[in-house]
Amino acid sequence: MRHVIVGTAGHIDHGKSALVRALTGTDPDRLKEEQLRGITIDLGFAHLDLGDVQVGFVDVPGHEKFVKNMLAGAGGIDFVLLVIAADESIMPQTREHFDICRLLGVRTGIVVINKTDLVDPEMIELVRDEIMEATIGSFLEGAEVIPVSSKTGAGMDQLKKAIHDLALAIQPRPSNHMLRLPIDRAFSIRGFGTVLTGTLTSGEIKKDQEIELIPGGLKAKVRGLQVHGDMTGQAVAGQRTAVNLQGVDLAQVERGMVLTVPHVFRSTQILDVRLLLLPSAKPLKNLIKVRFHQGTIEVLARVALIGQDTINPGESVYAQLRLDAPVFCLHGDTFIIRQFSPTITIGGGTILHPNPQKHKSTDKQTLDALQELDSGDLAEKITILLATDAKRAMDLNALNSLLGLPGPDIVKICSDLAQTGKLVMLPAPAPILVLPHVVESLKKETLAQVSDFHKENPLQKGISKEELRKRLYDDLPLEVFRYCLDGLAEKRKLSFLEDAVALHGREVQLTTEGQQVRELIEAFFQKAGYQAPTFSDLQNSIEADPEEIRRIFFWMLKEKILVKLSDDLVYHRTTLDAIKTQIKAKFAPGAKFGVAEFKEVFDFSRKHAIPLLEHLDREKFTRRVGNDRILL
Ligand SMILES: Nc1nc2c(ncn2[C@@H]2O[C@H](COP(=O)(O)OP(=O)(O)OP(=O)(O)O)[C@@H](O)[C@H]2O)c(=O)[nH]1
Ligand SMILES: [Mg+2]
Repeated sequence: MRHVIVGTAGHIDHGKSALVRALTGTDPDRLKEEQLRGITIDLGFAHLDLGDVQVGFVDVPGHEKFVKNMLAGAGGIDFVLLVIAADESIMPQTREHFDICRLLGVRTGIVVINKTDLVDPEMIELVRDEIMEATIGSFLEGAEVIPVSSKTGAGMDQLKKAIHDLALAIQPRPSNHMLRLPIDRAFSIRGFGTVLTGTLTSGEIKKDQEIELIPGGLKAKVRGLQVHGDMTGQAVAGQRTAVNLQGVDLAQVERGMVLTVPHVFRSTQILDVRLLLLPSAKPLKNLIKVRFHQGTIEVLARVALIGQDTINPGESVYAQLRLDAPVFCLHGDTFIIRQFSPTITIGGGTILHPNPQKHKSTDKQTLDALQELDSGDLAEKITILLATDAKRAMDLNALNSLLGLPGPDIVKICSDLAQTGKLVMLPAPAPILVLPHVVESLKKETLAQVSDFHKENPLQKGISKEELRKRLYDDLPLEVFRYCLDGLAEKRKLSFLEDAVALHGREVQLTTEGQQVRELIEAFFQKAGYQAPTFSDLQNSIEADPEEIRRIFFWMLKEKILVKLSDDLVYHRTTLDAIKTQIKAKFAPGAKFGVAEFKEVFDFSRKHAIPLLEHLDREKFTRRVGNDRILL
């Protein structure tokens, strides 16, 4: 079974709604006001069962005031029925709707000459000629042109057959893509709650599944689904779908929101695009306010040009759109822009980057990146999306939140890129993606940073890992930091000394002067032996800059050349070693001795003896049992 969505298009009163009614038996003008005034104001819907093809019709208003509503419908169609009244032929909104379909990338359609009952056959041929001329070079060049009368029913069978054949000829929408349902109507049914309707433009939706509405991020559960008025457990791409949501108020939802899977996508207010200004439009100046239409949403936006200050009619450029309100778009989506006032369609194009950085108007480099996003293959596009990301690394989900590809597809393409060395893919719940040249420059910066640290801090072993991470990797995932560090250690460029990172093979460097002070301090402590001197003793007995003494004293503590047992009890390491040797000489392993005995052996005061014994306990040289020590 094939599902297609067919949209009408054409000038007011040319019989679009009458045609839909003649085809389906359903009057798409459902509003009272529409029936009273005999015009379509908002989108209307109907469906037709053609055996192996189910057609959902989206009927749009032709009135120039309601093009905005037409746009909300045209976004989701598979093909168009361009309806032209035989007695009027091509009129302004025929052209505007046709332009819109072209700009939105509608791929195919059928031209319907309606109201043939009102004219003679020569007139039909004249209209046909005009159509031929108007469609040259467009997606409708060579399309079937079918004369009908919605009033008498003439030509309806031929039209149905053409719709059927075209529906089967077009590429079906892939159903494995991410769910997207741009909302075109929201209403509430007593006892049922809030219902949203729209054309399921991609993916599928199931009863009871969790969904998210963007913008806004509202999450809810699907309580019920209808397709063409029938309850169903599942709807697929290409179906007009009504979704009943649990626990959602009507006030929380509106046309323009997109119903999608939860926790994947984000809204955006800035878009990089390829924009075509219609030949019929006036030149468009940089930063002029326009109306942006995508899916079913309309938002005010400014067009920021890059490297030029005007777009000329008929010109196609890369530009940035800055929106007044958030929208949900993906790479490859098409959009329309309309003049702020009076509201006429002036252009449209394709979204290249749905969440870019802000560009300066002089930033010509951006143009190259946009060119690749426009015409490169998927691998090149992924490279550009990563290269232009502010953080220089993205996880797979973040990347796919710009592309919206089926999960397995994005995993496969990234794995392939990683295998050929075009991408570094680091294992994580959502694998982290970094470009190889980013890794290389991070490694270079890391070495420079560590080397600078050594220069500034010659007495320290190295920079602490956390400090290094903060300096260079603060905005990057931890996995990237680890990967770069491990890579450098493996290549023997860096060493890890406990929590510090040092250049490989580097010893702590002292200046000649520093070295002299160090020797003086060492000699002083060695001479003092068991009688640990205080820090002020040290300062009074060495001739050197007191600040330098301090610095080197603390460095020696850090390097464990000197060992501090309490605030005024510092020993040289060799003194402590000597104490151990002497104890071992005096007592056998497992022997017990008290504080008094210990004092006697070394002629220590209690002030020295207790901290020393505690130190030996900490070193697991002795163990305290009551008031005694056991030699271990
Ligand atoms: N004689 C004749 N009248 C038609 C035919 N199709 C539509 N009409 C009449 O034309 C008028 C407009 O028809 P609609 O179907 O409302 O036109 P529309 O294109 O939907 O108009 P909008 O939605 O407002 O743009 C109505 O009075 C219809 O009865 C036709 O084939 N022959
Ligand atoms: Mg109508």
